[in-house]
Amino acid sequence: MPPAIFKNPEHQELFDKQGFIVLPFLDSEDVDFLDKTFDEMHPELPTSGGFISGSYSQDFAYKKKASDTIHDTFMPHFKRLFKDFQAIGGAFLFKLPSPNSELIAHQDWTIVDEDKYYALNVWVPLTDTHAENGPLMVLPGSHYQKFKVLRAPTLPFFFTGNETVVKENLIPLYVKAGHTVILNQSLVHYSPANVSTKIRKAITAGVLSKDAKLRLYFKDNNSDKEELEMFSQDRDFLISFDDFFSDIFQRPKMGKSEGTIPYKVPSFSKEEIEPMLQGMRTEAGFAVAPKPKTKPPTVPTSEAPIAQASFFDKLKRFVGFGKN
Ligand SMILES: O=C(O)CCC(=O)C(=O)O
Repeated sequence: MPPAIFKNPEHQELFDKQGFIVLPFLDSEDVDFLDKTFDEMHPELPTSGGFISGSYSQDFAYKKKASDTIHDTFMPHFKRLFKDFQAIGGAFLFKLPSPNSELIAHQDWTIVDEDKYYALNVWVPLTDTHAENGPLMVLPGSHYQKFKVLRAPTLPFFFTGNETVVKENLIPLYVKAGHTVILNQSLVHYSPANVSTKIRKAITAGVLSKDAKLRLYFKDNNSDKEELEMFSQDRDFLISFDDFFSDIFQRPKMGKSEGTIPYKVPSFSKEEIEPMLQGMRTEAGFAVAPKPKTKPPTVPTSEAPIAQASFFDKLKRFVGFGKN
């Protein structure tokens, strides 16, 4: 286990057990300030709806300003909660009310050596979240310390092809504006479409163990070799892609190649993965999910006929944002 990153040992213990923790975070002045900043920085919203992360933008100045503002506003709160940490900035995330605003189940990329260090996703909604406006949902116990897998834009997930079983095992987190869901970046998470009448704004910010160096893995899918190339990266790399949906599939132009490691993503049949996911939940302190009585709605869905496409290929289909 990496050295503790939470100051409070109870927070650390719960986080290590579940892979996430929900805590009060911002005060109401911070929420109002960030909400106003969001409106000023997004004078026009895309008409196509969907889920949008500021990091998809091609405008580096926009991304840097958002990241720095988030960093500065969050820092006093980080200092209250964390020790021996570094903050790497953040981005606005928003879901416009639209049936295509689902965010497919995923794990965030591996960006540190997770055997030695933590990488946290500090997710903070700027509005209360509820069943209709695209709340965050998580698969308790699916984080790296319980199930070790590497993640990269060019790799499938260990559950690819089994998204329905994953969805059946998620729990929704209805969080108040300014509270945070702190996720281990390796935790499986998802958010359904915003079917309310109002935009759902949120923020994601990265917090890492102090000594962690950033990295990004690359799988060359034109090669049969079961290996990954590792690239060390600068702290701003997540907001530095010129053309996000093209660049993330290429051999990284940013960073320095540190060579290759042998690696193959494990894959499982539905029969194998179901008890695995249930085991993750119960070990994390959650009851086995009841079987759904009816089939879950199929629209919009990330599965067939594109089940084998990568997460970002699928996401691209839903995104109407790029130039800010
Ligand atoms: O804002 C959301 O709905 C999802 C956020 C998310 O998946 C992430 O920050 O990785």
